[in-house]
Amino acid sequence: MEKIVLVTGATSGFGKAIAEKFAAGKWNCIITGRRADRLHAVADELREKYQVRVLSLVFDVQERSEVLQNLANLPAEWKDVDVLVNNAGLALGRDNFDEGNVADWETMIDTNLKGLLYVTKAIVSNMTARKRGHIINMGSIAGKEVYEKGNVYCATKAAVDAFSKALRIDLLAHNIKVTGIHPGAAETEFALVRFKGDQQKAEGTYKGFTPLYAEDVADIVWYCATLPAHVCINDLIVTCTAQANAINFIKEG
Ligand code: NDP
Ligand code: 8X3
Repeated sequence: MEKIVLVTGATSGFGKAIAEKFAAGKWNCIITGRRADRLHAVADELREKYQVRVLSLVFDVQERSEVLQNLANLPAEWKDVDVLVNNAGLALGRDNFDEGNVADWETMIDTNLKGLLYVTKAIVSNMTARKRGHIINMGSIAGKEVYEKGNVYCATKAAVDAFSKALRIDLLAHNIKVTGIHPGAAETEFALVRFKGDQQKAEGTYKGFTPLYAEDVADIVWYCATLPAHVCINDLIVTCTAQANAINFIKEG
């Protein structure tokens, strides 16, 4: 039977790698993101390389009306989403709280938490009606432990962690799996976004150690999503071997 995965934030990093992993496994993919050119290029590549169906939907998860417009009434051949990967998210800035930028806080909260809630709400009713489905939320090690100058980003990811646990309880009666995945440092566009295009700072984030790569996280998501129906990974923390927790790294140089 054909399967459908919906991956938010598939224009780069984890989301792009996750979509590719599922497409390689012959799943049809709904992919989302704000950067239309990139999103459509990913869709074309997946169709050509893996001969799967791909629906690319350009919208901002912060905008509730856009989320509803795009996801609440999916075409019949796309509405039975088997796995939702709530991946879209970002950090903005790395400042002490008192020096933080309020607009950045709003963007992180609106994207990482509210956007994830809007997307989940739009998709979950079909899952509850079918009594099947799997929701995989991308948290972070930053949601499990806090670090200096992580304040609001850490808070949004702690909220994702709490929400994932709560959602698992509420969806228990509907036979829906909920998994929280919490990676440590991974080299994607994450740091470039966090440091607002400062290439030097972004590269410095991963200097002196081998970080996780997007493909590592995609492999883990795929593993979680393809376990037998009676098995659910509830919560998973993954770091590179050079990282012990949110703050302790072993670095060269
Ligand atoms: P990237 O910056 O490479 O990818 C982020 C993705 O999120 C992009 O596709 C971006 O698409 C999308 N996105 C961001 N804001 C919005 C929005 N408002 N609406 C729709 N899509 C949005 O970073 P990663 O792949 O690393 O990050 C993916 C997730 O993993 C995030 O939730 C991040 O917090 C989390 N994470 C990252 C870690 C890391 O070290 N890299 C570690 C732990 C967790 P577009 O800009 O086109 O909209
Ligand atoms: C991204 C990982 O450690 O930069 O969530 O917060 S970290």
